[in-house]
Amino acid sequence: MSTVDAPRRPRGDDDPRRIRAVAHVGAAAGAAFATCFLTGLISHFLQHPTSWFAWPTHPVWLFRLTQGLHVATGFVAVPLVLVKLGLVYRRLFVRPPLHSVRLLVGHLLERVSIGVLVGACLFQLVTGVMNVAQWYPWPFFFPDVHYAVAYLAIGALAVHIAVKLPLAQRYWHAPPAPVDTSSPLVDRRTAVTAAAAAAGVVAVGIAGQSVTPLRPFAFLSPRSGRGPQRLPVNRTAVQAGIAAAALDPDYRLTIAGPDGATRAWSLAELRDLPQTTATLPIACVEGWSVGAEWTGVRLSDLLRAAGTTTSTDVRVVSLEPVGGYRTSVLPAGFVADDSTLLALRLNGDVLDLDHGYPCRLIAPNRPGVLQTKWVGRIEVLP
Ligand SMILES: Nc1nc2c(c(=O)[nH]1)N[C@H]1C(S)=C(S)[C@@H](COP(=O)(O)O)O[C@H]1N2
Ligand SMILES: [Mo]
Repeated sequence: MSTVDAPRRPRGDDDPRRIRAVAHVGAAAGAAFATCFLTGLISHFLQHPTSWFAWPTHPVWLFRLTQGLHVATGFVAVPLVLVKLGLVYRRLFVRPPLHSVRLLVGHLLERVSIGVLVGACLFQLVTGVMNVAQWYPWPFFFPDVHYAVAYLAIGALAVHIAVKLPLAQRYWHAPPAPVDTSSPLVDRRTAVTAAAAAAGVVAVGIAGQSVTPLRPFAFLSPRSGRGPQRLPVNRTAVQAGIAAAALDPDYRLTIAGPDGATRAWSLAELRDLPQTTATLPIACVEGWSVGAEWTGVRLSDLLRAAGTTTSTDVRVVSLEPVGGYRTSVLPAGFVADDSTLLALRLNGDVLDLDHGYPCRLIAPNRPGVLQTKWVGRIEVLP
């Protein structure tokens, strides 16, 4: 009798095995998203500095680690989210309870919040993976939108966890309840195993772009170690349109003091200055990273030779005429660091044109996008 009024559900929907599987896969996806969000914030505030965010120059590999984790957890979240959606999608077809306005409204609100959650998470994962492939078939600037939607995704995730936590907790450690054996369920353990296996394969396939011993297995990474002087190239000299300027024998590196006074060095003069060697990684925001040995002039030595201060920020300007990455601001703490170089050599040879010949910035613990290549001018900021 009473069953007539109850909202109809697909069979097996309340199977505790299903709920436990959803809770486990969901927890793994949640952990991946949390790591991805926090490491993403680090990358954002390094590229958009604010006064309260202080980032050290050491250990030199810290950004390599956080950004490697950012991209790896994003990739790993893809199979986890897909398996989780596979476990729950039938809930979408549960009919709203029409006999109570309160339940109906609650049901619709839940649908809307799930829609935002799924939409935002899938958007982040899909566009993030496309960014790693440097494929931009959209009109917006990826980092801005990626940053904004991150808050939407993490906010919707927090609401979702708050709403579902009581249910997940109830089933998390519960002994398997008697199961409706008439239900046509695939073993839910299979789904959890599949999620774990797929996440493991993806983790190895992407982690190889930042963990050198795993490099041969980095089948998901488009740029993992190939390139001149054993370092991938993000943007070549030809793409940047600087080949002629970089090879010009009249090349000069100019330092402009805060008062506007300038001093310039030819390449031969730079080579005659004391040379320093530092082992520092390039860690691209797209996740790939490689350690390399750089030799060149210490930035702080050069600023002293120019008779200017080493205790303020400097702007590093490329010969590149246009392009989003032609300049970067180096905070004072990095200017003063002994391993911050204007590199002339890479892994024992003269810097390749594609790696920034005649001279490029290399500083410790910084996103690759801020390691300006083909440097022509350094402005000491007041
Ligand atoms: N002038 C200039 N410098 C640049 C770039 C650029 O496009 N123009 N790309 C940056 C990015 S995104 C990265 S990851 C590193 C890569 O350095 P590499 O190409 O020598 O490996 O250079 C950085 N320096
Ligand atoms: Mo990069």
